Amino acid sequence: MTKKVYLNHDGGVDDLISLFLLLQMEEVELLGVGVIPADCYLEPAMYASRKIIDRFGNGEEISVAASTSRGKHPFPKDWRMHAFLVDALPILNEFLPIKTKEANIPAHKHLIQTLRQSEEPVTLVFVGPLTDLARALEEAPDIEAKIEKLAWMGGTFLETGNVEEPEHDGSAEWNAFWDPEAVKTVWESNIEIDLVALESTNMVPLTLDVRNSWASERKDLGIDFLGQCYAMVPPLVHFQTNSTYFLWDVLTTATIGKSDLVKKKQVNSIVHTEGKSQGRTELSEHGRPVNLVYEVNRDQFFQYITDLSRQN
Ligand code: AGV
Ligand code: CA
Repeated sequence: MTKKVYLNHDGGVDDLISLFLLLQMEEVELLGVGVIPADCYLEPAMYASRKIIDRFGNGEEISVAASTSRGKHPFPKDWRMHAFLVDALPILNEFLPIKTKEANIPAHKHLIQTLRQSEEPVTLVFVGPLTDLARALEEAPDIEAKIEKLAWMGGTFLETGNVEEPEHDGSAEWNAFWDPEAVKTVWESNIEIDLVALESTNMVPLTLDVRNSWASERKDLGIDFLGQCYAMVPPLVHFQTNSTYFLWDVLTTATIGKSDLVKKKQVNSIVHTEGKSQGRTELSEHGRPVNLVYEVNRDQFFQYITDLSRQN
């Protein structure tokens, strides 16, 4: 049986690789894609998404919608530039013009339309902020019945998150920090949520051994694409910095194709929307239940995404 999936991403290297990997999963039917200008600039992220579908989407017709959502706390510009680099890769520009269509409605409306048109429940994969989902739920509460579950890369219950910004205490994860109100709105729904938080993504940093293993297989087009993309971002070498790259979104996506890569447990949580801890998700017995992904089999994970990427 095929799993119906809708992806909303924010144009980072691991967001675009997530799109690529979803297209490689035989058991997944990708119904649509939304792109939100959070950890990216919109134009190159839209182009790169459409080119990835052209090149690696096996001829499927999937439309890509641009988001009109704006966040409360902008991402650092250096990170947002990554989408320009992916979009410029020769591997994505060999067969222009682009065939994959851009939707003529904004991403949150595209999500509503896709859900309403689907006869079966749809799995939502959100690997950026939740703004478009929150707006969709506010505008069309009926769509909740069409959502199988939400897999979200976001949040953490660790003491230290990954936000290092003035006027913040560092306890939040970036996707939650970009739009804390959106997290609250989604938390108030009854959607089942798998939370791929920093607890598990911290276990999958980009390291040199992984990069080198992709380099050794670069004759394969898909593995070369992985290697080229992950050449753009800083790996973990001597110690972790604020820029160190993890496979945050790719882990989230991998759980859709192979759920036994991770362990989950149910916890109750709230989100902070005001003050110095904005975007912090916190355990609270009165909070809403989420399935927290707290452990990952690292070796199996890297093996899975590498095997999935191979084109021959
Ligand atoms: O917080 C992780 C989220 C993921 O969706 N993003 C990157 C992933 O796409 C923001 C982020 C946190 N630290 C970063 C990020 C870094 N060092 N570089 C780029 N983006
Ligand atoms: Ca992302």
